[in-house]
Amino acid sequence: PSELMDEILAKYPTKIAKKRKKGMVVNDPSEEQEIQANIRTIPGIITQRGCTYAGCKGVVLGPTRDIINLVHGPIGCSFYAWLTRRNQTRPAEGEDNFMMYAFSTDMQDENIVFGGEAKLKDAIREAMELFNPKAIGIFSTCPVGLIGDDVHAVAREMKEETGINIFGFSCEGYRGVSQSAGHHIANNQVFKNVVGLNDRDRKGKFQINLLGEYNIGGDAFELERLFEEAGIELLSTFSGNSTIKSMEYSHTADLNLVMCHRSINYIAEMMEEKYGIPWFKVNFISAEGTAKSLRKVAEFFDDAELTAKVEEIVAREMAKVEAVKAAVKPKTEGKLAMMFVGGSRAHHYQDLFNELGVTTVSAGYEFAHRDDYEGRHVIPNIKIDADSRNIEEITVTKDEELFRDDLVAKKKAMEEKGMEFSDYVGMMPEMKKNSLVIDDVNHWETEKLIEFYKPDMFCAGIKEKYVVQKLGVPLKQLHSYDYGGPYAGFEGAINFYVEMERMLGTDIWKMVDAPWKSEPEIVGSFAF
Ligand code: CFM
Ligand code: HCA
Repeated sequence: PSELMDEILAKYPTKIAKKRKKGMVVNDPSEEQEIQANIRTIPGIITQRGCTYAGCKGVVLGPTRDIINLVHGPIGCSFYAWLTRRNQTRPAEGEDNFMMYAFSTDMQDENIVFGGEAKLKDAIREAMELFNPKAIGIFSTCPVGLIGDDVHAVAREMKEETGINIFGFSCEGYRGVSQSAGHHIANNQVFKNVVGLNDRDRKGKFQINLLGEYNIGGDAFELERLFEEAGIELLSTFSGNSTIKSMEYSHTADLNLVMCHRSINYIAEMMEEKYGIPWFKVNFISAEGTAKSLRKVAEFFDDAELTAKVEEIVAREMAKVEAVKAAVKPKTEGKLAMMFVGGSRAHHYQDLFNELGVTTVSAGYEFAHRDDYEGRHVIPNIKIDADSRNIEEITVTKDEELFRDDLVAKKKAMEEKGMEFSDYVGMMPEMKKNSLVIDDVNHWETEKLIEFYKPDMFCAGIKEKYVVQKLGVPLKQLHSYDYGGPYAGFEGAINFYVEMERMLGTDIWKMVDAPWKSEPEIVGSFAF
């Protein structure tokens, strides 16, 4: 892999090669290795990344059904966020569900020149009249910041006028270097404006929140099924299959489970500061991961009945999983995969591939930070640059009335028994020696990777899909799941095994030749 790295870098101008090199690591889990992450993409490079608005509106708030997510901006920003992420929801009878709508102020030239605040207020009044929602979130797109519309002032004024919860997000697309900035902005505003607004009397013995699970392809439904059977009460998910109402009383939970660390670790940390709720990292992608995560929850609550129930579920579900795995594995074993996705799945899905005997030879995130690669212990050493300083870091203090000293004591007791809290080990320590880790991979690098490794499976998103398939390699979308899923939990693992058997079992992509190979539309050469 180091030769491949050199070959990739040789094509870049010297300064760019130097920069890109820092984002590539030939992995050695026995050593502390540093990778460069969360920095600006070099202009001109075809990145996989999206924008801050996408991370805020599309990712974190998008899956919440009973809030009107009003985009202040040109219509294109809404159109391209119109449920393409496949985040599903299941409203109760008569409950609001606005997710199939795309709400936008549809800014025009005139609003850019003379300001768009009046149009935004009118849009809020119109939304009130038509839908009478409980809450409205206002999401700023690039022009909003450029012309200086004050969405927060409008939100305050309209909150007063309408009497409902209205709050704004300064999540302009350019606000950070990727979606990641949008996650942070969303976390801050949800924490400030939603969490803790309402209390709710305790119903169950074991109350948890699930953070960083977005119900793509129905993943959350599968997890809800497991929690419900075990007798664990899921107060709120941030934010798959969620309601604003459930987030308002989420601070009454005893434990926070963090699935996608990148997008939501901020809320977990802030809830611990303010309310004393401990958190730990879980992974419900892969059958083993699901069993391990459920067992850890049971261990935390330390209740004989719960433990017995979890063991019963694990035994029953694993029997089904093992049967399918045994049938599929002979056909998948020994195959090679690579995955370049987001800020958590490039790690999580390696566990699922491991279960099939598929080796991940190269992987990377689009927009993760160093802690997602190297583990949270590096956080104090991460250089804060101007781009990250741009994002508000809110100070949270202890809520004297609601703070749970009992949970702090519980965490301490469990830590003494060896239970890990507030940690994420990261992707690199769990990858094989000599695998190639690349941050913010681009299309040139993707082509070279494929040429070198000849992988049997490439996992990425829609922008990569067709390029990769034209190179003769099947591509599985690990964002939208290509119309499939769920892939979380036990049922999800089974679905994924079957899908991989199907995709790895065909040579179809090797048989189709890109048409321009025999009949090029244009032929030419270029010089630097
Ligand atoms: Fe977390 Fe996500 Fe992901 Fe993410 Fe995303 Fe996503 Fe993703 Mo697409 S929150 S980091 S910003 S797991 S939308 S559900 S699939 S890039 S790996
Ligand atoms: C986003 C959303 C996305 C895009 C997926 C893709 C998703 O980043 O704005 O590139 O195929 O999961 O829908 O990550």
